[in-house]
Amino acid sequence: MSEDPKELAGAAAEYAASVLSVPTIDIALVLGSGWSSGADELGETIGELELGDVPGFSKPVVSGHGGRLLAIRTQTGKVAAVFTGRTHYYEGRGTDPVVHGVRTAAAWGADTMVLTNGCGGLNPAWTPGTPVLISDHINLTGDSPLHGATFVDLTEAYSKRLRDLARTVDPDLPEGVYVQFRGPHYETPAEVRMAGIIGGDLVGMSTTLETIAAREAGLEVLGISLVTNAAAGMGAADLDHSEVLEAGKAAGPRLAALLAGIVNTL
Ligand code: 8IG
Repeated sequence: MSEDPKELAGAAAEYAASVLSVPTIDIALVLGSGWSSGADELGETIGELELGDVPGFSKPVVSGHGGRLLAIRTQTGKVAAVFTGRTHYYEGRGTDPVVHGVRTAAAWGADTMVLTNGCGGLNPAWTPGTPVLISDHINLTGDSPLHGATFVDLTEAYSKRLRDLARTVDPDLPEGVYVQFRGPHYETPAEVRMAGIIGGDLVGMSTTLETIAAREAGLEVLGISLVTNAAAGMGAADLDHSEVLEAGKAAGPRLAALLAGIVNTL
């Protein structure tokens, strides 16, 4: 992306606002692995488009298999933008495409960003299908989405207020520290042990760069991980992507109710 990323996000927001006839949004959600049911109960879909048609988002390799952007009016009359799917850092195109959705949401008027993902869990009590609130992160990509000397405070990157609010909807939600590895390979058991020693509870391949960009843009962030598998070496079996899909399917109704409860309490 040669163009200035904030200008490009402005163009993306303008495009989405005009095509969807939704001049401004209140909240944006990114649905990660296992979260495909996440938009089911949010409210009434008032518009929808293919992300590949929006400035700065890439076209899917197989047509019809790209991410979509939904505009939803919630029961309380707020407007939510839902990004189904994300660009990952491991795709190797740098950080700007990874955080373009976050910057677009900010340019479109959002003040709240809900970032979801599927991940591996270190705590054996978190069986596949357990949603976990992200309390903090460790970014092991060695990269940042910020350009130049931009010193963004990350003391409370994941809003305590929003975590408390999520627990009014689903009181059993645990919380943990999310560690982003570059991927796309999963961790070795030794890397998972390291993640635990340095303070991590969850291992994944997304979210931290998006959170940093969201905080730069002044968005309040709620991060929720779906533990889809025991992290390597923590469970009995080898890691298999089909686990991810199964865990998401089984947890679908809980995730849908959770996100709907949250957006309608904001
Ligand atoms: I879903 O165990 C999912 N994504 N890094 N490790 C990492 N990413 C993941 C994992 C995992 N499970």
